[in-house]
Amino acid sequence: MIKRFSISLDEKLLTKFDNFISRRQYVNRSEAIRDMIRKSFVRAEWENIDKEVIGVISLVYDHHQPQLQERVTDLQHKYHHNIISTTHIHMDHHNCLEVIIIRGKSPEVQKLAEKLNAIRGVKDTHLAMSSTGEALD
Ligand code: NI
Repeated sequence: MIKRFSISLDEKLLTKFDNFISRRQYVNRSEAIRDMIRKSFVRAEWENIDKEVIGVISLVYDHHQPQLQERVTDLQHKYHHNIISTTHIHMDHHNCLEVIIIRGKSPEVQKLAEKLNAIRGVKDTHLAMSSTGEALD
């Protein structure tokens, strides 16, 4: 069931908001606000260390670097209970992209991302913090 409510906002802030949402391709204010509310719920899930979250870790590395691929794989085996999927893409002659989808408590997920990032030779790491979706209904 959809409920309506009104929001009081300073005119300057509303103008900024409208400009912002049009740049972000939102069709209307309601959709933008719904999205912002959900995003703050996801952030709260990540702040709660007992909550299960989903993380998408991507990393770029040179597979010619000695032992690097082994280290990346060894580390993932330590988290085999948490890792849902790993995709490896051979980007060119040297570079590999690995995308790891992991489920677990936020500190565990962050720990794996940090450990991967700290491996020498890993060129780029990102952690996209997502949600199992249960808290977003
Ligand atoms: Ni590769």
